[in-house]
Amino acid sequence: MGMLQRGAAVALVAVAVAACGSDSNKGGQGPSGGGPVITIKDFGYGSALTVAPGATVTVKQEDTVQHDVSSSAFKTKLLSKGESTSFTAPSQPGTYDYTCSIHPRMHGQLIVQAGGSGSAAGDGGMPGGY
Ligand SMILES: [Cu+2]
Repeated sequence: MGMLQRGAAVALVAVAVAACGSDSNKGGQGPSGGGPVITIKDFGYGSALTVAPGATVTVKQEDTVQHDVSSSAFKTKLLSKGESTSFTAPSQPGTYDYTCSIHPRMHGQLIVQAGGSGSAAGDGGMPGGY
């Protein structure tokens, strides 16, 4: 009798976990490529990132509280710990400052530059380098 009840409880938990898990799966494109990545951690974005115009920039969120990437030129949704998303870098070369819309004291910098990492063109790049 006791074992039957325990089995039912385990099954219920499994269903609940599956229902939650499907929610975080809706990212689709996995950040498996070698493209530019911003990793959010400890209320920071890391050092400035140089990317090519129009590059797809992956954002990984590894902090315990929610953050996003927000600027006048690009913006992501709020990300919880372990989530990731991506945005398209501006096509206009320049230096773009961004912040977190929840924590304005967080500052990051995206430098859009022809030939930056994540370039789709691939002309004139240094072989094997950054
Ligand atoms: Cu934040």
